[in-house]
This record gives sequence, C-alpha cells and structure tokens, in this order.
Amino acid sequence: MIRVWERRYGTVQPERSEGNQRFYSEEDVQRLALLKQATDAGHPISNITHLSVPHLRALLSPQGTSGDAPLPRVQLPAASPTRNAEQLIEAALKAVVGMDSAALEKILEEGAVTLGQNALLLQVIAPLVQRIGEEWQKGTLRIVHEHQASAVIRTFLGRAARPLAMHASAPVLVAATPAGQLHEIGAALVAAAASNQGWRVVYLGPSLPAEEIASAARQNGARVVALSIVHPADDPNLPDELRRLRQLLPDSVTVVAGGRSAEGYRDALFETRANLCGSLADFSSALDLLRQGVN
Ligand code: B12
Repeated sequence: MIRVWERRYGTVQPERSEGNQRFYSEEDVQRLALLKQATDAGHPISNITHLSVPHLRALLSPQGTSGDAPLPRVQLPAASPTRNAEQLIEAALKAVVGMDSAALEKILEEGAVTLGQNALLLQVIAPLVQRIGEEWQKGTLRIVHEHQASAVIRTFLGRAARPLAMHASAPVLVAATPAGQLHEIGAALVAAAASNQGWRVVYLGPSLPAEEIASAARQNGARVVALSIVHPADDPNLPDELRRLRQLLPDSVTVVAGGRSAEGYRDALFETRANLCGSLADFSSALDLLRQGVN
C-alpha cells in the first residue's frame, strides 16, 4: 500500500531497511493517510507534499487551521497568461517546425483546459491542420514535419474520443474513412467532437471497405455512420462503396459525410440519402437533431 501511495504522493524515506524489506514509522503512515485525505478533499498534491503531520491535520480540521500549528505559506506558482486560439496555433506551428512533439502535445492539452475540448477542435486543431497543409504545399514544412504533427494530433484526438463516463444508453456513432481515403484526421476530429457531445464512438480509422463499416455499425447498434472524405475527390470506386454501404446498413442508420473532397461525391451521397456536412459546427448541430430523432 505504501508503494502505491508513494507513487502518488512522493517518496517516503523508510525508518529502516533490511534487505528488500522497508519499515516505516507510525508517523510516515499517518502522513500518507493525511495526504490522501487532503487530496480527496480537493487540495492539489503539489501544494501539500511538503506539509508535516500537524500541518496536514490543521489543513483538514473544519476551520482549516489549528491554534498550535500555524500553516506555512504555500508559494503558489504565478498564473501564466491564457493564450487564445490564434496564439495556440502559432505556438503549435513553432513546435511543428521544431519537430518538438512533446511541446505540440502540451499546447493541445493547454487548449483543452483553457478553451474546452470543443473549441479546441474547432478553433485550434482544424485550422492548425489546414495551416500545416498550406505550409507543406508552399514548401515551408517538409513531409517529416507533417507526418510527425499528424501522429501527435491523431493520438491526441484518439484520447479525446475516449469517453470518460458514458451513459449506457448513449447513442452510438461509427467514424471511419471509406476505402481509398487514407487521410485520417477528419475522421478522428468528428469522432472526438461526437464523443464530446455524449455519443459513444466506435472509431475504425482510415480506408475501410463498406462491408467492414456496416458490420461495425450493426454490431454496435449505431445510429450514425460518419465518413470523412479528404482526398482524392474523384475516385471512380467510391460511389459504389457508398451505394454498397447503404445497402448493408439498416434503414435506421444515418450516414453523414464531410471533409474537403466530400462535395466531389455529391450525386452518390444524395442517391444514398447520406447527409453532406460542411463543417464540424454543422456536424454538432446535426448530431443534436439526430439524437432528438430528427433525420
Ligand atoms: C495530414 C495530411 C496527409 C497525411 C495523412 C496522414 C493521416 N494519418 O491522415 C499523408 C502524409 C499520408 C498525406 C498524403 C497525401 N496527401 Co495529404 N494532407 C494532409 C493534410 C495536412 C491534413 C489532412 C487531413 O486530415 N485533413 C482533414 C481535415 C482536418 O480537413 P478537411 O478535409 O478540410 O475537413 C474539414 C471539415 O470538412 C471537417 N471534416 C472532415 N471530415 C469530416 C467528416 C464529417 C462527417 C464531417 C461532418 C466533417 C468533416 O473537418 C475539417 C475541419 O474543419 C492536408 C491539408 C489539409 N488542409 O487538409 C493534406 C492534403 C489533403 N493532402 C494532399 C495531397 C496532395 C496528398 C498526397 C497526394 C501527397 C503525395 N504527393 O503523396 C498524399 C495522398 C495520399 C493518398 N493516397 O490519399 C492535398 C490534397 C489536394 C487536393 N486537391 O485534394 C492536401 C489538401 C494538401 C495540399 N494543400 O496540397 N497527407
């Protein structure tokens, strides 16, 4: 138990050690128990690890202090100024140019905290991917920069699409790109956006044949299949894939398609009763309507 606590609350020096055995004093054990109570009560661990047993007791007393043990002043780190979406994008681009994956990840995490997940997707990640594409086209960024950035963004979105506490009756959305569509970030973006809105997301990744998408949708009782179509805009096989998918899906499943090249398949999408969705914001509104049973 001490080992588990130590991992969370910092190392406690054992009173004595014999071989692999470590012995802790009564006070060490009390201190760890008090640290746990204090973190359970909402005190950040970084603010309290240095406190002694009497100070921790004082902190946990109903008055928050006790007469005989004045609490030492805790030096809180100075609050750093909040960066807006544009500043985060600029910082993220610097991290991409510097091939600094850790910094890019930190910037995305910062945005999730300061802007919220949904705004992060719409105002930072989507425009950032767009900018990376433009810089790549201009030759300012190389393929390696783009690959590395895509990997970080893809992993981050994968985490964002994982539900924290999902209601058992949450509607299910399957996200994928159809066969031949290798760009994955659009699908990962819609997966994260749907998850933020309380949908249970089954993320399949890129380039899936219609049979596989339909089978995943059936197995999970999906209400929506979201398809991202980014490149190319003129694949002669894709209309057939869309038709086949419609045939294999139950009528109750709505197909929503988006991405910069979805427009290129407008006729096949119309024929298969799929909804063409221009932006992530429209997608969010569409999901709300679908959840209310409006098709
Ligand atoms: C990352 C990337 C790659 C990566 C993909 C990695 C991965 N794991 O996905 C790699 C390196 C593999 C790659 C390869 C190529 N790529 Co590329 N790539 C990109 C980049 C930078 C991002 C792509 C992306 O995921 N976009 C998806 C989303 C984020 O953008 P979007 O389509 O505009 O979608 C928006 C909305 O529509 C919505 N959305 C997206 N999907 C969906 C789905 C639903 C249901 C809804 C509601 C909404 C929605 O979300 C987005 C945010 O607003 C783009 C640049 C760009 N601006 O997109 C180029 C880009 C798509 N690539 C391009 C090209 C040319 C290629 C290559 C041909 C390059 C080459 N010479 O090899 C190959 C093609 C590979 C292939 N066979 O398909 C061109 C395509 C040009 C065109 N006319 O179509 C682009 C636009 C770059 C450019 N400016 O030239 N690419």
